[in-house]
Amino acid sequence: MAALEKKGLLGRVKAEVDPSWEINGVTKKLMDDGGVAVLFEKVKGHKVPVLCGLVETLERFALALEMPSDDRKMMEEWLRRTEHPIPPRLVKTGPCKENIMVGDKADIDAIFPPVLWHKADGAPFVGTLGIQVTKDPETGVQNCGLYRMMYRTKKETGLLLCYGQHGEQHLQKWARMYPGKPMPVAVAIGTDPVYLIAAASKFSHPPGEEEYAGALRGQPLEVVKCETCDLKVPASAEIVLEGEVYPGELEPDGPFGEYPGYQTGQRLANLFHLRAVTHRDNPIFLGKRCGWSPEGNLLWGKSMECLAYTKLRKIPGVMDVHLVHAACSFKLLVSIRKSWPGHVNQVIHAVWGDDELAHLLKNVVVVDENVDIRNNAQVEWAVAVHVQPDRDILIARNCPEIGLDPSQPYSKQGLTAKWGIDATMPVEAYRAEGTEPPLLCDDPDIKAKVEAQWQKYGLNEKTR
Ligand SMILES: Cc1cc2nc3c(=O)[nH]c(=O)nc-3n(C[C@H](O)[C@H](O)[C@H](O)COP(=O)(O)O)c2cc1C
Ligand SMILES: [Mn+2]
Repeated sequence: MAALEKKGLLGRVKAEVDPSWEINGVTKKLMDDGGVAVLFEKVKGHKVPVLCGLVETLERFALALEMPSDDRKMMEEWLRRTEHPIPPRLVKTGPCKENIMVGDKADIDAIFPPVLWHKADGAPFVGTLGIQVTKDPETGVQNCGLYRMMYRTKKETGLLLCYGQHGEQHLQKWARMYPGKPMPVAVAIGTDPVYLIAAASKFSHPPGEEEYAGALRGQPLEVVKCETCDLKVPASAEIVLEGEVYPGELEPDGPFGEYPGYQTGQRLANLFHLRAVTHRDNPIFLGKRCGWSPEGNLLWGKSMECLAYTKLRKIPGVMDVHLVHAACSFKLLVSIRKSWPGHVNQVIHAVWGDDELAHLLKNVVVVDENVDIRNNAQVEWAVAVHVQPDRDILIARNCPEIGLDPSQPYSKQGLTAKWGIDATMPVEAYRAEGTEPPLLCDDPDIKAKVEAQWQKYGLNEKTR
């Protein structure tokens, strides 16, 4: 907050706001207009303030990570830092232990102003930016993810673990190893944003997200042990919820306004049973309006982009990868130096077949290396002039998806078709008939010559 404030990127709302609609409205307006992060200091009927929009633009995301906000440079810096995970440091205590309420004393109502993030939500959601910590029952490696939590009672929330997510994989393993027993889950709310970003990110394990958070920050993260289980949470968290989840105990969850921009239907989700709350003195609650926004869901989108790049660049010729965040991360752009027959299809199938990419990424557009995939106009051009739909569009049926794609009716969500477009110049087709593809009429050599003697033309310097 201090870093945001210094740059004029934090607004403070001192007027009292109604959590049933005003936080929704103000944050929607700010997100649509590229506005600031905002602290609601006085929430009606509650003493805990609510912070929103912490890292929801590329600028604020970069600020939190102390990285350049240039999209490609950020990806390179992300990959450089995460190559060297830094283990967390276990400390005895920390600010999150200033108040400890175990058993009967633990009460969600005391720390959560009931914010209805979208008008048609089934209930206020406690967990929109709650970091869920679980432990792999086989390997002992901790995982952190961000899984939504719907308020049910002061002792119970929903917990939506979608297929393929590491928390969900832990619960499946736990059910096999400890039938009938509940699995401990801890939820950290309001931490160094690097921990939030790491939790929302898809990383390969081991190590755990704490190590990657440490790598992104360049120093170890301080963690403390929970009161009721042996999970470790960031010492500086504003609020920590400790609880348990029984495998197979499912209840209807939602509707909730999700990142594709629609209210979801109701679906089954696990239940989180609260066992303890610890928090700072005067804690600040952290949350997020989740529906679609022009800058998309950077929190997990940025890491998916970096992960896709890490994986795809193992295929020779892959030059650049960009995820279109405004397209809800449903669309991945790849530029390649096309080097052999079938190269483009290989890249598209590598995305669809990858364990960590398959559930969250959908469509893929591949262009030649001369196209800047961060320039929408250039991508539009490539698709317009290189594609024969019957030759260049691939469709894969019955692919996995996390169950939030509104292009399928409710009963089919979780399974989706995906398209891939080969928008590279069809060099092979020309060569097959003994010709070469047409030349680009950009004439960069002539443009460079003119630029070198620009003075001669007496035109404004700015028109260069
Ligand atoms: C605001 C927000 C809400 C999310 N909600 C959920 C959710 O309810 N369920 C889910 O499975 N993933 C959700 N995700 C995505 C996961 O957090 C993300 O895929 C992350 O990589 C999961 O951690 P894991 O890779 O360790 O499983 C959400 C992400 C964000 C940024
Ligand atoms: Mn993980």
